[in-house]
Amino acid sequence: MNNNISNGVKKIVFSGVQPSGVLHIGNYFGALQQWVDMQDKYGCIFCVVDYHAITVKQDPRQLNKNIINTVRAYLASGINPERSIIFQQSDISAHTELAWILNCIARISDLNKMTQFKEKSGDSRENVGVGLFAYPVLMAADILLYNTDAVPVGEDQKQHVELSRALARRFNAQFGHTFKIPEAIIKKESARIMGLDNPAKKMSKSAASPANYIALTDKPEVAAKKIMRAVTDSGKEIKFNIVKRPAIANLLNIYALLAGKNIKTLEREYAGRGYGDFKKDLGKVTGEFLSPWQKKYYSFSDEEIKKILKAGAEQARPLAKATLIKTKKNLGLI
Ligand code: AQP
Repeated sequence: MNNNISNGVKKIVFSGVQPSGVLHIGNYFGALQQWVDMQDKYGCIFCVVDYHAITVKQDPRQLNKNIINTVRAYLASGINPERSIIFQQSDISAHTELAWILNCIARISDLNKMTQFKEKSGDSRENVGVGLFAYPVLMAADILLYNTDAVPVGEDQKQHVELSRALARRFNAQFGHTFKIPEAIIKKESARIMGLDNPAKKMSKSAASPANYIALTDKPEVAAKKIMRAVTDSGKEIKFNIVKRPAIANLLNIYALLAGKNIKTLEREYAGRGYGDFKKDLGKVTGEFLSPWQKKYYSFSDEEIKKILKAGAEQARPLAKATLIKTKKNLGLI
């Protein structure tokens, strides 16, 4: 074992990203950056949640590439396979087995409350797949299998972690102590990066238009163009007001995260200057972040990544199995 996960010395962190498209800066600041920082303090398990990705339509060939590229993005961001377990969800069948068990204690009313389902299903609620509806239960299984203490996520996933906690408590109350109750860890400033084309909705991999997001693999000049075209609010001032001026607030937030500056400092720097200057500089700062990141990203071969996934699954499987056996015993299945 390449860290202290199995001996219980360190607290356990579990998180994942869906290979549902190209990762964007929202995924980076909302999740990946936090993960990297947690590798010292915690025993970390990072999953590529491919079963989650198929809750909406995916092209099989592209999905396969996305799985590898998601790991590539983990590595480029600084996730170290010598210190953290990295694996593919569908490699470990305990995830879907535990999801089934949890489906039997989850209530339709629990899932009806999930905002992400409402947003993703839109007007066609009766016609989307059952998997999209049940997705948060699978996510609970992912988390609970590893005796997870902490789940670093963006704000959009908070409700799903809450559900994991509720299901763990419900199961423990009915069948005796089985699951640890996990906590969500959400970093305030990076919690919710909004879409460049619509600051009312979060930046999203599966957005209809690539103008919505800055992909981590966008060439710097492409990213700069997207920023120049990002929607802006009426008025000229570069001031942070999330309610009245959500578009510039979002760009200021992105700038602050990329440049490691605080928003007040940026407001002072851009006092009396217009959107044009601000966006041009933000494009530059974005390029300065993307270039070295992409250099690392393209340095990993597919073969190397497949090996990492195989080794990761070998380490994660016994941990998942132990929890599944305990769960089945407490249920009376064994
Ligand atoms: N816009 C965002 N701002 C901050 N954090 C974000 N995350 C996602 N979008 C933002 C965080 O990234 C992690 C991985 O997300 P996911 O792949 O599990 O799915 P998601 O939350 O549904 O993210 P996307 O990018 O919008 O994917 P699609 O479009 O496929 O649904 C999570 O920790 C998430 O909070």
